[in-house]
Amino acid sequence: MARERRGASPLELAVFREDVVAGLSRPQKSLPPKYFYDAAGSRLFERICRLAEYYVTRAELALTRQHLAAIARFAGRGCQLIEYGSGEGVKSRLLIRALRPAVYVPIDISQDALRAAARGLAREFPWLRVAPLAGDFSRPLDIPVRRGTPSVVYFPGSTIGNLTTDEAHGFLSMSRGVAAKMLVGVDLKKDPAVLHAAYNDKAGVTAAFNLNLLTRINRELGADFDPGRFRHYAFYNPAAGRIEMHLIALEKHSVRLGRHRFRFAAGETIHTENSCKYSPAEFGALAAKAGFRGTKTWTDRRGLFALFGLTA
Ligand code: AVJ
Repeated sequence: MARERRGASPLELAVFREDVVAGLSRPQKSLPPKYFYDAAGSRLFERICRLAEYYVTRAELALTRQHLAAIARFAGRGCQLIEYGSGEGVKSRLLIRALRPAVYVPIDISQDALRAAARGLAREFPWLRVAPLAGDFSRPLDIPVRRGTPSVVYFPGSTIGNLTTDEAHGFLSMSRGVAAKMLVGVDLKKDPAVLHAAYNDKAGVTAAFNLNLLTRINRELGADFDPGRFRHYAFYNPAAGRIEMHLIALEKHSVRLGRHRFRFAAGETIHTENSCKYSPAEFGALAAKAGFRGTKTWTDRRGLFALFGLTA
């Protein structure tokens, strides 16, 4: 996940402002989840990953350890490994050690996170060629693929769950043009009570993570949100197969951002995140629709999380 160690550039701020104004102007107000990850948000997310209720990170790490040899066989040694994420995580390093890629291409929205990760990886893997790329998965990428070296796209962490099923389909189709193989980490459907607890932790870290988005908008864009007038609200929507996170306005009021004024009714929400959950069959069908033939599935022992190996 992106960690911003420096302030945003004027261009990044202009895009952020446009996204916020557009989202808050919709009938169902919304904000893009990629903006959760400023420095404070990234620290809160790291705390989420260690929460007893948030099984996601531990389950993915466990399955990666458990099936590392098979995953490496699937990807093939000496490939060009393209990861959406800065590559700072334990999982990335496990994979790099097992795959010995010819080139490793981490893709992250934060230049600073990329620079820091590249330095760390160079120290740990002196033999590794790192070719970082600034960007995010919402736009098609121009990846300098080396001809003759098979490419594998690694998209861990269930970040794909932030996309709607239609968007996920678009992303998978687009990636199929870049790499013949993909490794995609996906959170699986399970008891809604388990899902609910993972996004409503007792210590309130997820609530703080959600509310921090308002604090970031105040600091970087000069808005006057009062986070005390909003409450974290996360629930599993079974029909849509996803956790939805919202911020509920506790009373009628309005918020200023420059010349804009956004009115909130009591009980109105800002939709801040979708976290889609799939059954193995559903994700397999989605991959097939996006033009992938083979689907390998690796899961942790408790069946909480899956890594899918897709072949174009
Ligand atoms: C990083 C998108 C996978 O959806 O579980 C954690 C983000 N949001 N708790 C997720 C998140 C609230 C996380 N992803």
